[in-house]
Amino acid sequence: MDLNGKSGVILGVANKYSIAWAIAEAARAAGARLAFNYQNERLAQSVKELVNDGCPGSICLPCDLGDDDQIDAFFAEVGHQFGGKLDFLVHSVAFANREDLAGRFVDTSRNGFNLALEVSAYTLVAAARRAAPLMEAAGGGAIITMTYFGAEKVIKNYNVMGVAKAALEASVRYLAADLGAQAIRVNAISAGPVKTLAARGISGFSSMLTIAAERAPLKRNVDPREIAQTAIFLASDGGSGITGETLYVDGGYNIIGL
Ligand code: 0WE
Repeated sequence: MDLNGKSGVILGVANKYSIAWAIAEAARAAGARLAFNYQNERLAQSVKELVNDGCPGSICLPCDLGDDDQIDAFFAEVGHQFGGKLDFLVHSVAFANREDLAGRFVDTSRNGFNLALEVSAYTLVAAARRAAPLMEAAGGGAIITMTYFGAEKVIKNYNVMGVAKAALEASVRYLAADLGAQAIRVNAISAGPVKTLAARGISGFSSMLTIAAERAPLKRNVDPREIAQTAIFLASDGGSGITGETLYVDGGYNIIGL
């Protein structure tokens, strides 16, 4: 589990509770050189402070993943800073309108559906396409994204995000098939529920954590550091035979039927 001499991009740090941030800290501890994005000037200050504090020496650049020109500019600059090479990419990005994460899925608007799928699934494709030439130059690479069990089974209120995560997981397989010939591996981590900014304010989230811990074989919730260690494994040479997969880091929750 060593990333010495490797360089990576981490997309989706919002604050210190972000899963992306836990992965960044573990990647840095494993010896990686890192580049981060922030979505806009409103978030620039807080992300830069976090990075300068916890991951000094890293690159921090603007990139709204909803804007192709910004994604182009981001990866051009990352390529420039990392000598034309990139070893891994972590994608930890999702968004749905709050009104689409409550009530009935059948009421999802066209705009809400499109937004959730664009931000939560298409951005992986957009980032992978720009990362691929840099990874090919490095002799291969690893792309890791974050998903959730709501992609495959119905979770109350997850609604359009479940459909977006299903699209994300399928995208992982199609990207893995496309990019495998360049020794680029693409995998998803399906994490159990974690208290992040995205999860806070979701009504009933605390009781979801309790129920998940009760039903999981390990009888507890997962720690973001456990998710991060799995991401490091996938990014490291230890994961060299794994691509197109969804790996569960959920204390075993997903294996239980009743
Ligand atoms: O994927 C997620 C979070 C996704 C998410 C959360 C929000 C809340 C704030 C995407 N967009 C938004 N938009 C907002 O305005 N998780 C796996 C955490 C999560 O979110 C849920 C969950 C779980 C678990 C939403 C409903 C039900 C369960």
